[in-house]
Parts: sequence; structure tokens; C-alpha cells
Amino acid sequence: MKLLLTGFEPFDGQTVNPSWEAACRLPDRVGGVEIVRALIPTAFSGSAQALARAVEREDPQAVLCLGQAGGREGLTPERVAINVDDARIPDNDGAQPIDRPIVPDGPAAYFATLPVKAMVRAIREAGVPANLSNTAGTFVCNHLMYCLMHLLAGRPGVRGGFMHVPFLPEQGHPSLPLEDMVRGLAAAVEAIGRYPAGDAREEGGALC
Ligand code: PCA
Repeated sequence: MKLLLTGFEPFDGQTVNPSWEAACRLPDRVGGVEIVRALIPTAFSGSAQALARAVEREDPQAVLCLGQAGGREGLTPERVAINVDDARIPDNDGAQPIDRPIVPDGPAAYFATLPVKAMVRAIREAGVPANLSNTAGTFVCNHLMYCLMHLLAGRPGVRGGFMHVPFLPEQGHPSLPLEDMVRGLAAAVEAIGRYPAGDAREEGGALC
């Protein structure tokens, strides 16, 4: 299986983005999964186009996009992306859309089609903290995930999803060392390879 793995450029005054650092440190092959990579600009305008070009170029069977979520403690596969841009801070182009639909007349939301439950379990089994997340926010990461799933809606058989990663120790707290991030990411990618269809059946919900 060929998997396209993406990470974002640094944003909000940071000099690194752990999503791209981790993506680059993953070996080119994990289990039976061949990894190809693309760096995505942290900008509402341009991120989805960069992703679409990479999907066109690589023709992968699965796509996993990564992004930084400062404040989270573990790796968090995202269950859902919603059809709205609402930026608390400007993106790297200075754009700060408020309550703007990503795809006018598009569905309110798209679910990930990667095996998010199996990914959470595999990451935990690798000794790295992980939780299923029910919100990817309303900034560029949610935008990219929504655009990915919208694109893949026209490519049956190609699975897609998004995973947030915490800060690196040098960026602030809470954080996760890069080695742990990469170990958890490798476990998640292996789980994607093990589940070419469907997902593990186990609880992963939240009470509020
Ligand atoms: N995280 C931001 C955008 C880029 C990134 O790495 C987000 O969570 O929306």
C-alpha cells in the first residue's frame, strides 16, 4: 500500500512544525506501507491545492495529513472535519476568514475513512499517548482535512484522514519528544496497512 503523508509548515511565529518533523523522520517503508511525503503551506489559500497536486502526482491508496495541535498531550487521529473556516489567528498569508464555508453547498461534515480506532489503539500499544479527537478545530488543519475528504469523495477506494500531534518539548507544554511522536506515527501507519477496510470496534467516544 502506498500512503501519502503530509505535514505543515511552521506557523504562528514558531520555527518548527512537529507534524513535518515527524513525517520526515518516518522510514520510507513501515510494515507493508510505502511512504511518500508532501509539505503543505499553513494557509487557507494554497493548502488544498498543494495536497491535490500531491495526490495527483503520487496516486496513493491512502492519505494521512498531520498537523500541530499545541495544548494536546498525545497523538489525536481526527474523526471528523466540518465545513467552516473560522480563524482565531491569521494564517501564514495573513488571511483570517470568519465563519466562511470551505465548500459552499458542500456537506456539513466529512468523516475520516482511515481506521481511526485501530490507529489510537496501535499508538497506545507502542507506549505513546493517543486519543480519538472529535474536532480538528476550524483553522487550516480542519480546512485541509475537509478538502482532502471532499477530494477523495471523487476517488472511491482511496482512504483519508488527519492526525494532530502535540508540541515538541522546545515549543512549550504539554509536549512529546520527537522519537515518541515518530514511534506513535509508525504504529498508526502500520494500523492503516493492517486495516485496508473497516476499523477496530471499540469505544472511543467522549461524554462532552
Ligand atoms: N496546525 C494548525 C494548522 C497547521 C498546523 O500544523 C491547525 O491545527 O489548524
